[in-house]
Amino acid sequence: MPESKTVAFPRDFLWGAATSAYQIEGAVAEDGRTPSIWDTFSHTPGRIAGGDTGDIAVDHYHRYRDDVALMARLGLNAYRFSVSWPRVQPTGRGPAAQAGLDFYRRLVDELLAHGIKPALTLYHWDLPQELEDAGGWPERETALRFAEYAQLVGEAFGDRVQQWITLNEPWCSAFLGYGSGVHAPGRTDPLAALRAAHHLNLAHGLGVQALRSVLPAGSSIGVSLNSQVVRPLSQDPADLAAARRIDDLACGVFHGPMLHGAYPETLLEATRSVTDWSHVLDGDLRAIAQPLDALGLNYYTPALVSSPATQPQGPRADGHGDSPYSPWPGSEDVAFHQTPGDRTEMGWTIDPGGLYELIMRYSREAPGVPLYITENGAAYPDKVDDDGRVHDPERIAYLHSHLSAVHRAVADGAEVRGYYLWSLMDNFEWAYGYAKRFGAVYVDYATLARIPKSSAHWYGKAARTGQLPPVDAV
Ligand code: PNW
Repeated sequence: MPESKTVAFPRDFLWGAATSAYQIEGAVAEDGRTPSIWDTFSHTPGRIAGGDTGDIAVDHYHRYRDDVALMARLGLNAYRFSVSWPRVQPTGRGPAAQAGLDFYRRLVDELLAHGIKPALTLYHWDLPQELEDAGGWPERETALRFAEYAQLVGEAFGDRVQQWITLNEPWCSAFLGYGSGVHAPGRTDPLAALRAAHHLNLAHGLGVQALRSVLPAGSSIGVSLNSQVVRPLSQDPADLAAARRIDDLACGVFHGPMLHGAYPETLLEATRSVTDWSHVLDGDLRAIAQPLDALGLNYYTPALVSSPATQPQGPRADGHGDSPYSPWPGSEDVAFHQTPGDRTEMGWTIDPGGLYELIMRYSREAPGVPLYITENGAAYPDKVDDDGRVHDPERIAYLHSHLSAVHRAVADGAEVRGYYLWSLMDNFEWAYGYAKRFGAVYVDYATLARIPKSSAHWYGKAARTGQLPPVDAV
């Protein structure tokens, strides 16, 4: 049975690519931009592999026209990017910086002129350093500042951007930023991490309300969660309990308040040794549980966990690098194991079934809310071949299998309306610096030249035809 016949997507499906400001823009001191926590962090010796920083990144700030033209040539019809908070509101408070807003206006207009639908993420981890100096996400004040920032950006672009995303992967902001410390600001305090999670939730809720007050009817507001797929190593009750605790800390801590207006009871219980949750004030849960027009899911790999009693820690596979500090407050004892199967260069097991499970789960958690895969992709050690091309059959296989999983979920009734490949182009991969390449487009870091990999051509063909080409079609 020819695959290309059966794997056809809905006609209005969004075939996009995703990026984030700090990972691609560079130009960190131009037009009034001030440092974010990622500037500070990347300039702190020992934090980033190779001492890399986002100072230049892939210079998208100056090359955005070419980058948009490239997306259009490939055939993409959607692009997810993030706005750098310190570029448009340098101190994290007060009036907007016009030059910063102008950059995003030019970018959005360029996208629209090429028939590419913009999806704007307000916060992809680059908190203005000034707000971190005032306490950062563990402090309630930061959520109030975020709502103001959301309103400012909403007012500026509500007339031309239809799709809005408040936060990208708040799990990383809270638990890698303040728990394991492998992300900015690099703090390692379990209580601060749980407080940060709540204030990110509050920022989301207040941000949605602020956006609603300024965006035209028909705008779509959502959030992108890296809700993980957590599997127990066995059906032993101790392993099931361990999986429950990690699932609460990965997913429930965000989707509980956002979708159901409450933190899971099991989460409150399992974190009692860290906090009594007295930072959750009256009315917060109501403020957080705003109706959403879309839910973004970012997916890379599942987690496999056990109780330390049934099976001690295997090779660390919990995504927090080699930090001795845990990103799982109150559940530091849970053991993580390597999921069987081939892995990408991140060491992340390739498991498209996990994406299917994730979609089906959120179809149930958020019935009637359209879903978008706002990130999915793979890092491989790509090289330019003698023929001047970059051949990445592994990435094509990864995309094919994951898009097939999306298709299967759609066939089973899930309302998935779009897919954004992570990432449009190679970029600053956070703590890994430029050593990991997630792009469909290769970036030569010596010249900053862009070379579409074979996966970019393959994905472009899928976008143009609305169906998955065979993996050897390029
Ligand atoms: C996501 N983990 O990051 C981000 O949204 C992107 O900016 C990033 O480039 C991409 O995925 C690839 O890493 C993550 O440790 C970083 O579990 C770390 C984890 C998960 C996602």
